Amino acid sequence: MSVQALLFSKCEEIQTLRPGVILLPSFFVSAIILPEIKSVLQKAVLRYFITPGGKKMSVAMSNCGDYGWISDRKGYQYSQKDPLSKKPWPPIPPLLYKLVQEAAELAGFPKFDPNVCLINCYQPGAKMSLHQDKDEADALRGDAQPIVSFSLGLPAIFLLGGLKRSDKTQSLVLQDGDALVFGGPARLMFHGIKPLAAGEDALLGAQRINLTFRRAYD
Ligand code: MD3
Ligand code: FE
Repeated sequence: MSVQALLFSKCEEIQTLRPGVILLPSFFVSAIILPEIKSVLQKAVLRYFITPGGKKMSVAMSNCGDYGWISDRKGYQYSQKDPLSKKPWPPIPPLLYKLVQEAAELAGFPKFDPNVCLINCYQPGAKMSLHQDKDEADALRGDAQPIVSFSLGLPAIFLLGGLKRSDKTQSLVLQDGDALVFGGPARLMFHGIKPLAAGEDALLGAQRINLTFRRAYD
């Protein structure tokens, strides 16, 4: 039996939104994976990175895995150490790793082997401007691995553009429990998150957590 089924998920839908963009609504149950996320955040605390332009980001972040995404005045990069603790990031918890592999497999990417999980924590008002994820050396390969995103807590409006910043965007609500897979032609699409609306989630309160699993390097 799959871990997804063991973890009480009721997902039975696979929606292809565009070539390479696959939504698995209610793929996981947040209460089951939250303890693993909290345990990571005890070792690698949430913090607000500073952008190269000198602004504090509105999304609090941390990582687990062999690498973590970080930002400071010098730029964006992947680092094997947490700049706050000066220690390696905690490993991706085993249940989460199995679960994300199953999401990728259902979406048509059977060999997903992420070595980064970026943890994004949104409070009401927090947003992520339109951007591409191309800090991963892997993204530039012809056979790049997908990015898989898990959303927990409050719903958010996700904007999906095209390969050019000026391409028009389509909006999509990401709900608690949703998994979204971006691969192949979608891997370098522009995307962002609108300012989070106020609200209360029964489990997480006034916040949204998003996990993005990636392969940074070989
Ligand atoms: C489309 N995070 O961390 S997840 C990010 O909800 C990021 O926190 C958003 O964008 C969030 O970089 C969106 C969905 C997502 C993640 C990666 C993508 C969409 C993507 C990579 C390529 C195209
Ligand atoms: Fe992104």
